[in-house]
Amino acid sequence: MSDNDIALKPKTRSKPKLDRPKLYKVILFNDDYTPREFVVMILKAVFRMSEETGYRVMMTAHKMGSSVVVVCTKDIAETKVKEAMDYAKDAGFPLMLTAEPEE
Ligand code: TYC
Repeated sequence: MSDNDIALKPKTRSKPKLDRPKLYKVILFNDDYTPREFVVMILKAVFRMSEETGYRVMMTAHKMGSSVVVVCTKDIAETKVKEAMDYAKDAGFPLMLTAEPEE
């Protein structure tokens, strides 16, 4: 080895891989009292859905018992659940949504 030779270490990854943020599902639950139009209005106002998508998601919850509304970060999911349920509570309806971590 001459003086100019530098022993190079094999390149190893020094940047730790960043974990992707855990995702949360917002779930909409059916009930017997909240009017269909009110549920669609909430989906449009809080989740920025079109009339058609809102109607489809509302009807899925109505028929199946629940429906996934959106998948997003914990922060956004919890904020939107609170916003939607506050609207419903103010209007006197028992509409229920939850934020659940994805497996
Ligand atoms: N089942 C309600 C009715 O018949 C409508 C409804 C749909 C309520 C979806 C909640 O998540 C829901 N008035």
